[in-house]
Amino acid sequence: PQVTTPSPVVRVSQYACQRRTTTENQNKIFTDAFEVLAENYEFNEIEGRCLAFRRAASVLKSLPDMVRCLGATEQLPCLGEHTKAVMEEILQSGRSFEVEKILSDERYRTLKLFTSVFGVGPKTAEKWYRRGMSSFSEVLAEPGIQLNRMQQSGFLHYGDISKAVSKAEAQALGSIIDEAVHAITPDGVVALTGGFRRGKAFGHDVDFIVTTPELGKEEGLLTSIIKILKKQGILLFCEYQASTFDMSKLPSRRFEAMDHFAKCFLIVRLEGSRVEGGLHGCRADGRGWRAVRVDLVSPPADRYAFALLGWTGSRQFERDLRRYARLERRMLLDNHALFDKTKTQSKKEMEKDLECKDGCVVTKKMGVKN
Ligand code: TTP
Ligand code: MN
Ligand code: MN
Ligand code: MN
Repeated sequence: PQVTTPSPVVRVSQYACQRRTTTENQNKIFTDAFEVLAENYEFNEIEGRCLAFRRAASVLKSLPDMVRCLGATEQLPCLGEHTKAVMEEILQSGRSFEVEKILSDERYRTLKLFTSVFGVGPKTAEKWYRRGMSSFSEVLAEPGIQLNRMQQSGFLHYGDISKAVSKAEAQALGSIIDEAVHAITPDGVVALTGGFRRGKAFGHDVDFIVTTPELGKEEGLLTSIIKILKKQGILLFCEYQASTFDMSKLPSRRFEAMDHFAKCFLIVRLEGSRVEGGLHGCRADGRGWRAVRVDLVSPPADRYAFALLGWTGSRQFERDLRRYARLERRMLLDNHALFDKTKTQSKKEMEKDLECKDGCVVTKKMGVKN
């Protein structure tokens, strides 16, 4: 009889922060399908199912090889009946009927198109769709529609900012931010974060943390950077949010997705001459620049580690890191701090946590919490 070597049993953790994951995704054929399903649930505000598909995708992304039969998924966490049915269909026919139905669905297509505009979230997209619009030209021609500043810039620079940003472009922006910060304060700190810190080759924007070693000196840093970029004539859009951070109010009871640090959402004009190897994906239209989305966040120096961790992503990694802290370490983690929960938690909350801990039970509540 033929002897086959048994494949080693590698236990895959239910927590993304306990899984080694490279940027090479061997299971794109499944995870792309899951993302469509997740997004559709998101548009329909079915948070639990949306999260379930994102979790399943995250598990598959951590695998060193492609899943070639359903049997190979038996030991994997976070894969439910629905996910497995979708995988089975893709394994058998190369496609999923459910996913294809969504991809050709008028409402999904329209919401997907509208939310691809900077400043347009699911709520606004839904509103426009319900008013009968299904294209940009219809939105822009509709007399009753008031676009806010962010949306106006979103449409104005749509072509550029929907194009991926390359690593070389991220580096060029890094030197622009670096120069600005050091002109303000020689000991300023700039860290590239987000997807590029995780080693991704492309991103939808470029994220930086900027701060000063001296506590309190970071106040006003962002507004000074903005002033410099404006003076250079390269600031195409800027929305600044002042800090609402208050250490004495931590830990907050509710988990918060957004942090309280000063931050700004920018669109920056990047000159081709600054980018080694040229501008990525820029049409040969003779234009020597492109617009790029940039996010800056400015935590006080003693919060730097938590901000860096929180802004590195991915979103799923962050969710699971917090869930891991809460359920396995009995600690509370967010972008501001890490707290020992055993000192602050009520008995009722503790019981709720224990219920969540087993397996990958996704309830609506957990979706909100995580
Ligand atoms: P993103 O820039 O949205 O995502 P990304 O960099 O991982 O991917 P992409 O290449 O598409 O840009 O967010 C980066 C991280 O910052 C993400 O983990 C979420 C986090 N973040 C906060 O913690 N608070 C905030 O207010 C915002 C805007 C982001
Ligand atoms: Mn959007
Ligand atoms: Mn990013
Ligand atoms: Mn960002």
